[in-house]
Amino acid sequence: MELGRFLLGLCAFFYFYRSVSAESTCKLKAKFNLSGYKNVDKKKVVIGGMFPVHRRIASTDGNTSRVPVSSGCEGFNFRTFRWTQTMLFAINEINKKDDLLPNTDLGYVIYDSCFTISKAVEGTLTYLTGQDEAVPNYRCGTGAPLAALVGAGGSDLSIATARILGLYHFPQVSYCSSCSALESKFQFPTFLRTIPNDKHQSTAMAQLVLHFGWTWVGTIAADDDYGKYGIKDFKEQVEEAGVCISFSETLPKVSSPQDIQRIVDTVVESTAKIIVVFSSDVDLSPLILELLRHNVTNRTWVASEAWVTSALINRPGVSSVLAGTLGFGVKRADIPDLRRHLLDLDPYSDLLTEEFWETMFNCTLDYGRAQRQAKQRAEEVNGTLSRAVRGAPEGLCTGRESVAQLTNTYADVSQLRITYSVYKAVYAVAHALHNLEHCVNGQGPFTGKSCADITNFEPWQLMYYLKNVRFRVPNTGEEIYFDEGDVEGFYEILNWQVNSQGEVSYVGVGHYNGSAASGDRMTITNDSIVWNNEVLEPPRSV
Ligand code: TCR
Repeated sequence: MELGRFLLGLCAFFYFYRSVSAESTCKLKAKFNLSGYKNVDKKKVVIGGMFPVHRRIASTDGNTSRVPVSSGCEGFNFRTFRWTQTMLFAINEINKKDDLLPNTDLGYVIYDSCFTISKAVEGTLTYLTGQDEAVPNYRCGTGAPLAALVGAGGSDLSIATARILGLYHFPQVSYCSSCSALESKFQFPTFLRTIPNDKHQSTAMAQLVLHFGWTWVGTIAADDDYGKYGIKDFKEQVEEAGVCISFSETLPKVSSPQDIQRIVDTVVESTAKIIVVFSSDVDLSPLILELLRHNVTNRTWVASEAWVTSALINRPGVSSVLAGTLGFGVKRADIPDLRRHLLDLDPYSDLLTEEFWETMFNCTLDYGRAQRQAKQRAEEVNGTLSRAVRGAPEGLCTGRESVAQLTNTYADVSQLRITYSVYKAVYAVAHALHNLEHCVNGQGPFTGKSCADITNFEPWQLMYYLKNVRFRVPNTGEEIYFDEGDVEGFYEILNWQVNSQGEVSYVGVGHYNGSAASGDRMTITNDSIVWNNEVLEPPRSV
């Protein structure tokens, strides 16, 4: 109980379901956002979302003589907060549509996995129970049914949550867990994803290395399932083709200056000029900073999808180390109106958004909150609007700061890749629910040709519809369906080129489609690649 309450009060968790809350019998001590739009006659379903909004959990003091409390989280990530907002955006968009789930409103519960397995497990148990005690019992009274869980972030987190959810036949749709281990239907029977399986990416990387005739490469992998499986599959394929691995390093999960220094020394001492890195941006970032400090240039980096367009890696000045990088990006899309939604954020919506605001503007919201309350009181008393909020004193924010004015990865909609994958995951769940709702009795897929009831369905019944879903994504027209839980293995090949302002931009130089016939999988235009030091010739591997 204590654990859950602490969690609710702190950053790790924010719950805000519109309108369902009142009639739900689940014990939910949470912030409800009842403002707005809902049609009370509509049926309600809750979708869960899990995002690594913080980068790590705060370390505990290890004192075992006190009641333990759930750890807090630290290191706010603006990019993943954008993913969270995209889920809310998609749900709003679906709720406004007349042709998708016209009789049902989607609500949401969102958890912060803090990039940590234990938090992801905690969030999953809380979601299933609908209570702040982590006891799995997903049928909580007569409340709105829970649909799938969209998440959880990194593959190691999803592997943990998928094992629990699988036990309850509860569907999970991941937007970013790409590890090949998750393809096992035996181990993860209810896991689906809108990001390609990394087996395609590892093959694509191997093909790229062979395409340029490189025979001597170094590898660096994150110390998680993503890094380990990704690099293992890559190595197996290149080694079979006669390529030698000069070094294989593992990035520490918990930042360790000694480990980083050791990797820098390895990179510097090795004669290998081609380095393949399978890691998320968060884990790779300390190494890149150190390489920059040591001015390690003249290497060609091959990037996995998780860092290829990351603003955390692509910081000012980094081009001396990383210009010429070749990497793989998942499908990019423009999502009309998403930017408006991102900018229209109400700082007081929930605890996570407050923290976002305070971190973004480096101020505290107490002043704005006090002003807002004063204004509300004044309105209640005399029914008129009080004076507009004035500028806040130093260090305090008004809550009316302009998100648009700061250049920050949060509102940057130029590289919507995982963001687009989140959008697709939410739509997949909505389409499955729509099909479930529009089942015709007597022609249904279940025993005796029966249908499921949208107000009270079983998780395995939704799983049936998710597995068989087929739809086109709004605006992009991309067709989505799951083949054994996976989508098509399509990547864009991106090259880091320095533009006239000295910034790195990502230029498409080809693509790879692992689901196409072998022979037509990779297209790459050698002439459009600019290598490091602005050379046009591909580098040699030694
Ligand atoms: N799959 C990785 C995690 C990950 C990621 C990202 C993290 C991917 N793309 C972008 C941060 C930003 C791809 C995994 O663990 O499966």
